[in-house]
Amino acid sequence: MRKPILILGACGQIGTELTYELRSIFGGENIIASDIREGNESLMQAGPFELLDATNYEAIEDVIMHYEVEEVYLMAAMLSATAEKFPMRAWNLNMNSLFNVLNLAKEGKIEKIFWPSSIAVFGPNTPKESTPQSTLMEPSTVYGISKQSGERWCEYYFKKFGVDVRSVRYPGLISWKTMPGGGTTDYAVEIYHAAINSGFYKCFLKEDTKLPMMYMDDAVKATISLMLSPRKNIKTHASYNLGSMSFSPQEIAASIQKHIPEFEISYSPDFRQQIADSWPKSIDDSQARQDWNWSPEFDLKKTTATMLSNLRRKVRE
Ligand code: AKB
Repeated sequence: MRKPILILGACGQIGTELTYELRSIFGGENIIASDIREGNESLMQAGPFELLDATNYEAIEDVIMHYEVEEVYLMAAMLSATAEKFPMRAWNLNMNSLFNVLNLAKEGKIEKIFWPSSIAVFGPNTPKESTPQSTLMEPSTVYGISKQSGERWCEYYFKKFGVDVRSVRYPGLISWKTMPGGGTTDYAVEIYHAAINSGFYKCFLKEDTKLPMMYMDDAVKATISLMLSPRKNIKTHASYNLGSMSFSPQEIAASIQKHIPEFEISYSPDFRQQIADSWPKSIDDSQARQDWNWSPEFDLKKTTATMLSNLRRKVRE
């Protein structure tokens, strides 16, 4: 029988969908969802749920011992836009939660960790197109600095203590089930809701700001397949580049207009423009494709069709 998995930050954008998918694969009772706040009812009722602060080592240790947890997915984090407003809070949450799980693994209390990194590890001096796995990074945001430091610590714990920690650099994630919170790529979810609800969207990025993006099903598939890959296949325990599609606000608007011709967009860039300008436009993910057969299924056309049909159905319900 498989030992339980603990998800820290299970009520967030990725955590929610990851919890649903892991429960459908391994059974509800084997997936312990946890978060600092309560989530939606279906998530809290379909399996064990614990109120848990990811920065509290003892509280996490208690849950791990109680359920005999073997793997932890650490999804709690403060994202790029919010982190610029609360730098110290972001650093404390993003780093202390990571040290907690790395140290629990070092002490032999858990066997495997998933920790998400981000395209935010790259900075203004990084090559923008087809950004390689290993390249000049120099992140210029609070969030990016915490993610790059986290990557270095993951590799250190793997090399020094043999900790099996695995990671991907998520691009902007798009989903109709959950809303993102506090990121720079959030516009790519908000725009679909606006298209359905009001037919108009005021975008906080400039029209030609191209960024790497991914539909949530692909992100969840990547995460689980990385975790299920044999350890010998994992060539980096820092973090894998993960690519799928890249587009700008005007391109996503055009793809929405194919379904809703009267949809309108205007542009009013704010402080998030500078963050977006420091990130890559597209990602070279050949190492992930080679090491654990990564391959995305959703392009912009399929994402738009899926988002609009599901959001329309949700409005009707
Ligand atoms: C953000 O915009 O901060 C995140 C990310 C790219 O990691 N979605």
